[in-house]
Amino acid sequence: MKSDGFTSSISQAKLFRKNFYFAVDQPTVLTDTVDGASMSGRVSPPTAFPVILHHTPDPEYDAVTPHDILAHPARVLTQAQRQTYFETGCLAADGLIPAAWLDRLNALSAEFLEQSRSLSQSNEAFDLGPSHTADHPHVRRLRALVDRHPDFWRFAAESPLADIAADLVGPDVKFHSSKLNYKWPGSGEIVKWHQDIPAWPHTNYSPVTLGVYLDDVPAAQGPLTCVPGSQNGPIFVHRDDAGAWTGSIRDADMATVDTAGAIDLTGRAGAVVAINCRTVHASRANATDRVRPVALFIYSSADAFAWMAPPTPTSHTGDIVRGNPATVAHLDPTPCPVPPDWARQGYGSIFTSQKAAYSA
Ligand SMILES: O=C(O)CCC(=O)C(=O)O
Repeated sequence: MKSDGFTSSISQAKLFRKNFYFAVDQPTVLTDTVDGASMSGRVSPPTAFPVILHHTPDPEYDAVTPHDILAHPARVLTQAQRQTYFETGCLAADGLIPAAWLDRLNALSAEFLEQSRSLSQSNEAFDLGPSHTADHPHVRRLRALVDRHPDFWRFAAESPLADIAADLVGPDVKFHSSKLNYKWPGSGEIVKWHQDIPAWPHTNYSPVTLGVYLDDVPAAQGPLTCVPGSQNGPIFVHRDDAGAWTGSIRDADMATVDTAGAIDLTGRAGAVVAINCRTVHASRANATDRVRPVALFIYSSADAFAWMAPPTPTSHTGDIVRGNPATVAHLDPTPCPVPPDWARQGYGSIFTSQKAAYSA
């Protein structure tokens, strides 16, 4: 039966609620009618053009669930660490980055901080804080890190970091974006409570941010801080009452979140922290006399597709770093608020969105 537009949209809504999989590049032969009540498993989208409907679940496409991810052998993390990530939405693990990689990342970081001395304003590579001078560099963020130097990309694609991503999103891993955030002593800068996914929504919630601490990050140095379990809670609007993007969760919404149980993701140099894209997190001011550099890399399962332009695209966004590309998109039915159209309006950084928040 050929479906008309009305039937299609109703059926698509039913299918979306049931968290079915939409085949995106299937042959164009019609074999059945659309009947949301009787179908299970992976299906092609009911559209105005002919499609094949699959009626049997196909385990090949189930890898995005925690249960199936955990069934794949662990590569770098322990099984207990993976379970902690899925239970709490976050993880801090010491000693995972080989010393040679850590030294290289630190050397590159030092080179870029040196380069920043010649700048008086932010550009596509550097997000500069208000007190930046040649004598006292105040780089808040090195943007699109994998495009700053080939070794940053080699690290994202070839180091154990991508295996850690596979431990958390499944064997087929897609790279999304990267940055190097600094937090300077005396700057008082904080990052307010937020979730990552509202800025770059995907068809499912597999995306994970992996942070690599380039130096020791004790509690006093403004580590990433997460609300455990919040990855299973609401996805909040990150806008003010007038609808403007703020990059942070409103106070009224935060009043519903149990921040008393928040966990500091502290770690030694070379530690990796993992934060699910729905986990509510923040970071306090750096109260030490040493800068806190954390390199952040975002990955997802290959079957997660961004449905809006990414705020911080890189030349490698969408590259598969482990396993194979997806032929079927996994659609999670949980709705996600729509961010601004970054392709049209551009994006600065979380610091500019949050208006460079300072602690009192
Ligand atoms: O650098 C930090 O402290 C927090 C960074 C963060 O949460 C983000 O960039 O989304």
